[in-house]
Amino acid sequence: MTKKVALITGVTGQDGTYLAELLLEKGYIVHGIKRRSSSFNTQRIDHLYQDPHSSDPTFILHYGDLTDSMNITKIIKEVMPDEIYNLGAMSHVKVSFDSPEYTANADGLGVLRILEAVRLLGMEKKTRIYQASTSELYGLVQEIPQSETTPFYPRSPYAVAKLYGFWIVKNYREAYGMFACNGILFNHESPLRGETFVTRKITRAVTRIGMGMEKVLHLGNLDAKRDWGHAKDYVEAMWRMLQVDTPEDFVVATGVTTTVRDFLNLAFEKIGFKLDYVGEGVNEIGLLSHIDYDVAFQQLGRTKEELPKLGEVLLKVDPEYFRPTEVDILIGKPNKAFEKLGWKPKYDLNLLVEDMVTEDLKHLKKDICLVNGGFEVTAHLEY
Ligand code: NDP
Ligand code: GDR
Repeated sequence: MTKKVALITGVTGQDGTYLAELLLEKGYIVHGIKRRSSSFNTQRIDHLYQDPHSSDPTFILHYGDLTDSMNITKIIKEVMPDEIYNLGAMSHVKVSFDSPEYTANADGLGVLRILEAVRLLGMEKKTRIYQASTSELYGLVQEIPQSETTPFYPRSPYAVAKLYGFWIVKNYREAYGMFACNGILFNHESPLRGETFVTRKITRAVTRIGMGMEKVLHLGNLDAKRDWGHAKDYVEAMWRMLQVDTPEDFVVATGVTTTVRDFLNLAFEKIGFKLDYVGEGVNEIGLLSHIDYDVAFQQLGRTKEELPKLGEVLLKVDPEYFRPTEVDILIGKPNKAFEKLGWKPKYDLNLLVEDMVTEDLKHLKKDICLVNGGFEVTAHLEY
């Protein structure tokens, strides 16, 4: 039987990595688009690397960029994919306020470039397309929980660009009968999450504070609520969306929402720490109020004397991390995905946080070995 061929844009990112793993496991030939960078940017997928000189490689990388139509068209023509997963994007909401035009180009027009390439190459009956749409489309709250029928009200250049991507997918589906669909995915995290998103920033900081390598974590809006799932579960939903008979748009979420503050509390709990919060707004601080020394020793291998002292300030609010317009609450209603895709998440928030803290502790212990061996390790906490 001939193997299915998939093309993943954004293969070097969090979701691209998990999706490539999943498709390779399923027997696909996987092509990925990576951007040219002055230094290596393939750390997440290095374990999947195959020598391009070997016979019949099943994982193949191409240089490319969603802002370059000729490049995108050329790759699609070469690869002739059965499935395209468009995961490439400038994906940081706060950064999109700094680079709005670039974001519109990559995240909005980039989607059009893929659809047009498939259409102009006459592949609209062969190639199925998944578009990485987002719960950020809901923005300013119109309805809770948010489903496929909830009106959109984007609140950032990122979300506005993704809104274009959403509608152009729907339009090409209706206009040309293409198999193209939007996964409206709510926040999903993992040990591979980029270090500047709040969950990973928290799990890295908590483990570093626990190990005595950092003193204070600075965060922005602690009251924002997000519906956090695990990326491993969510890439399975992406794949399922392209296996059904009819292309449709789906919400993918857990249906549970949590504040940034509670995510932080859960992460500290994993190393035995508890915080008390005093003050309000930008003056709010988090004080270390309790330590379960058994848990702390088990997780960190540090004794009471080596740990931070009760009453120390471990969290401060920095308005630098506030957004000009914030999305206050996201909570998804994934019933359609449950029913039509047979999809269900395996991870809840507790398992997600546990996975992230455990993996960050592993990285950190490796760094500590290097430091103890006389090597310098530079790992910034805040960018
Ligand atoms: P990441 O930021 O981890 O990965 C983004 C990927 O896109 C990286 O491979 C990046 O390359 C690549 N990329 C960035 N700009 C371009 C460009 N101009 N041309 C080609 N590739 C580019 O994101 P995630 O894996 O978390 O998310 C995947 C997709 O899903 C994104 O589109 C995101 O907007 C969307 N999404 C994510 C959600 C989440 O919670 N994670 C929720 C909903 C939607 P490089 O490694 O070189 O930077
Ligand atoms: P988000 O994720 O904007 O939801 O976009 P992020 O983790 O950046 O922010 C979540 C919430 O946490 C608040 N916050 C902070 N955020 C960051 N990054 N850094 C901080 O220090 C901080 N302090 C508080 C934010 O204000 C926000 O309310 C992610 C991305 O993956 C998008 O690509 C995707 O589309 C959406 O999720 C769904």
